[in-house]
Amino acid sequence: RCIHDTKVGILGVPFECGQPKKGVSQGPDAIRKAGLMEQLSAIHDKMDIKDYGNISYTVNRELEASVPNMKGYAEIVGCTHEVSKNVEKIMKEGRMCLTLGGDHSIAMATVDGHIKAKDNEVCLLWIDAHADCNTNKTTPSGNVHGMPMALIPYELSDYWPHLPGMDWHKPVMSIRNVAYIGLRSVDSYERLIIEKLGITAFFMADVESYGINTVVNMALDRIDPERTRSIHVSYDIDSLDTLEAPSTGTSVRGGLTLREGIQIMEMVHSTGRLGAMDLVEVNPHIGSEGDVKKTVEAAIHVILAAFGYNRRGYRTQDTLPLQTF
Ligand code: Z70
Ligand code: MN
Ligand code: MN
Ligand code: MN
Repeated sequence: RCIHDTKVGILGVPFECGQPKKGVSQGPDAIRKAGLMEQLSAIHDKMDIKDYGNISYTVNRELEASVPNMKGYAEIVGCTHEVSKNVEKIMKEGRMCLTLGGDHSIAMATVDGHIKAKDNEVCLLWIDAHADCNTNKTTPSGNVHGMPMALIPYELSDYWPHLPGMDWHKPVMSIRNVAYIGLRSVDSYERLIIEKLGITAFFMADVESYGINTVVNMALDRIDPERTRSIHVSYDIDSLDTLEAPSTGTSVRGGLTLREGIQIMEMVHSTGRLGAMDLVEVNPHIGSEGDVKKTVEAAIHVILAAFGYNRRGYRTQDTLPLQTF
């Protein structure tokens, strides 16, 4: 079932300036070290995985503190431009792009690169405990990982001041093509934005009442009614419950089970239209050795589901070997 050429490009983004905790920049290498390449390659024999390594970027110090309430602005500008160019390049080489974070601020760039590679025909699933849609005026923290969803859609572009160095970033996606799953820690201005713009949002309470299958189907119905768009999944590991993914900067209890987290990606895989996925906010410096192992393994399970690992196993073309005595 469903064994076909799967071309994937892996991009590491060891970036942590979008939030205050050290260690999230070690996410990509921790996930690689736990055997991501090997496990992806073992899904079936038509897997074609290429690791593009970690990005490097330069920082223009003159941009420092040029926008109020955006901590690490100069680093954000330097990193995101590089990420966008790399995602676009990988996708134009005919690969799905898997970006390993790093904190979630990088997603404004992965989505931008995806949109440029697919000519705007993209929809976005944002899997997260948090809504990440603060502007620099509504943010309670100044942490940019709480802002990417306010930078992506054009409906919010008037709410931003001029962002120096970010001219490459054109918000062209409509909020109508975006859905959240897993929300349970939303600031009051974020709630206002969600309600005012009518963003498709499935909170944990909705997962509870409908079940994850119905939630994913409703989300895809809303953001891609024609079923033609390339799907971008921005997967914050803190969408999962603290019991499943303790090693992340701002864990919130009462989240998705790993089973639900895997189910989301199996369903996205089965559409055949996954274009790019981000897996962000794994912080190997948080928690015990066992916590880190658990979190990294959860991240790998979710990624494997996205690229075709099937919990049912695979049908073979061969007949059963006959027993001979
Ligand atoms: C809060 C803020 C956030 C992740 C925390 C928190 C945002 N809404 N996102 N952890 N992944 O600071 O804007
Ligand atoms: Mn498949
Ligand atoms: Mn989050
Ligand atoms: Mn997030």
